[in-house]
Order: sequence, then C-alpha cells, then structure tokens
Amino acid sequence: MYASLYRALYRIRRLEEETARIYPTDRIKSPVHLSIGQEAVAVGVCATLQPQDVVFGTYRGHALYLAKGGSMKAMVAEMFGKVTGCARGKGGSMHLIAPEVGVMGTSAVVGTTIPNAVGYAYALRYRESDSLVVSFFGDGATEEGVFAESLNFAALKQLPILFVCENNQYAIHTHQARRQATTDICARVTAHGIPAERITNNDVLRLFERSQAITREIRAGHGPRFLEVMTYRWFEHVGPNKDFQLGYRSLEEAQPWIESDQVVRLANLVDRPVREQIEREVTEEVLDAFRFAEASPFPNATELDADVFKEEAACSLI
Ligand SMILES: Cc1ncc(C[n+]2csc(CCOP(=O)(O)OP(=O)(O)O)c2C)c(N)n1
Ligand SMILES: [Mg+2]
Repeated sequence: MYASLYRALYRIRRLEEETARIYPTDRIKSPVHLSIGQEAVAVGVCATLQPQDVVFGTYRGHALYLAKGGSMKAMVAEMFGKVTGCARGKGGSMHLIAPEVGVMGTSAVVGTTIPNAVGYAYALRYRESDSLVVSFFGDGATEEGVFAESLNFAALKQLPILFVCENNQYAIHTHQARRQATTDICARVTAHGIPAERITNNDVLRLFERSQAITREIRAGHGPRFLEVMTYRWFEHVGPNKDFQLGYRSLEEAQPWIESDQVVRLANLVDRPVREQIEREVTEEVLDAFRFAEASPFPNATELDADVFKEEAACSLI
C-alpha cells in the first residue's frame, strides 16, 4: 500500500513541478493553481474510492484529477489548450473533467461544485446505487451561501456524500481568521446534523484510514460525512512561483508543513529499488505527457461552439 500511495503522491508532485518549470515559456495557455504541499488530501481519500464513485473539485484540481485516475496526457494537453485535452482544449487547468473515471468536474467559481455534488448524490439515492460522491473544496468555499444550503439538503435527505474541505488556511492572500467569525468549520457542519472530523496535519496515512472507515459508513446508508483536512499550499495562489516575500504569510509558518512533506515521508516507507522504479516510471510518464501535449494540434476554429451546451443530462455513470 505504501508503494501505491507513494506513486500517487509522486505523480502529482512531479507533474506540478514540471508544470511550474514549463509555465514561463507560455506553452501552457491557462492559469495554474498548483497543489504542491496538498497532494495528500486527494490521494488519501481517492485511494479508498471505487472506480464507480465520483468526485467534484475546484480550480486547484490537478491532484484530484490524477488521484481519481484521470489521464495525465489529456490533462497536460488541456493546459496547453490542445484538442486532445480532457475538455478538448476549452477548459484549461481550472476545468478538468474525466467522467469515464468519475471526475465529474472542477470549477473556477468558488463553491459551485458543492451543490453539483449534492445533486449527483441525490440522483444516486434515487436510483438506489451503492456508489458515493466526494465533494472537494477549499476553506474559502465554506463562506459561500451554497455551502450551508448543500449541507442542509444532504443531511435532510441522508445522501451518500463525503464533503472534504482542504483547509490550507488561505483564500488567495487572506487568512481564515480574518475572514470567518468562527473558524471551527466542523462545528458549523455538525450544527447541520452531519458528523464531522478534522485531520490536523495533512497526514496521508491517517486520512486514508479515516476515509476508508467513513466511506464504509456512507455506503452502508448512514448519510453524509464531513472531513476537514488541515494542509498547506507551498506555492503562490496562482502561478509557478513561491510568494513568501509578499508579506501575507511567512516562510516560518510554512516550515513545519514543508518538513512534514508527505511525499518524502512515503518515499522513506518504500524499499529503495521499488521507489527508484516508481520515480523512473513517473518521470517518463510526465515527460511523455508534455511531449504529447506539445505535439497535439490546437482545436479547429469550427469547434468553437461545439460541446458548450448539452440538452440531455449526462447520466451514464449513475
Ligand atoms: C464565487 C467566487 N468568488 C470569488 C472568487 C475569487 N476567488 C478565486 S480563488 C478564491 C479563494 C478561494 O479559497 P479556497 O476556497 O480556500 O481555495 P484555495 O485557493 O485555498 O484552494 C477566490 C475568493 C471566485 N473565483 N468565485
Ligand atoms: Mg484555501
């Protein structure tokens, strides 16, 4: 298990490091919100999901898309704006989607995929499916009105959904304590009748263990659950650089998170030959994905208004 968790973490880290390296060349045509430092959240939860389970996420979605099984080639091509991208080059990094593996959508508009996820969970309940939905969002999204509405409805209908708040403590440059009158997000959630718990330290193994137990309960029909995972973004809010010189946060604050890097932690739990093989394979996969994106064509101009509106609901996964 350590080897598979390490591979999942390392894939995301290497992909995003390469993204940061390439970004200044302007071959990537969309903004990028890196998740370096936060990989454990998507990996720890997704490792406990079944293929037919679905996830919804945010513009900081590289980690989630990859952890749930999205194609790396299609993701990099999407960032390059190429027709081989997962949204045929129209969505960019902030709108990754791979319904074939249960990545139902990520969005730039804060909080908007939370009610989408609840709606999907309602459909699952209606169809008596034993799949479940996981809704990932940031601490900032918990300030959106639709967050409270979604919790209420999910609790009322006892829907098969796990809410995962990736609490990196910042919404762009503003700390949670300067935005929220009560920063205890779990307390606000339990007030809606949903059991909630906090993982305080980005611990991928603890998260895996808790997510396994919690998803089992959801699948058994016990209704929605909530996990708040404390984590930390190492890079700037958007873009390929570090931003500790800006003054809204300090390198000292980041240091404990960097020292407890879950990628390094898992690397140390895997035998050296296995680790080296994983690193070789992943590095080749990452370089291959960038070569694929580079070699792919841009969409034809005739595609401009294709796939932007669909009359029938896509329910093939339900
Ligand atoms: C509805 C809406 N309001 C404001 C914004 C501007 N905005 C973009 S990212 C962001 C911060 C969100 O922070 P959080 O949810 O904690 O996610 P993180 O970036 O930390 O992953 C804001 C306010 C937006 N995109 N959508
Ligand atoms: Mg945040």
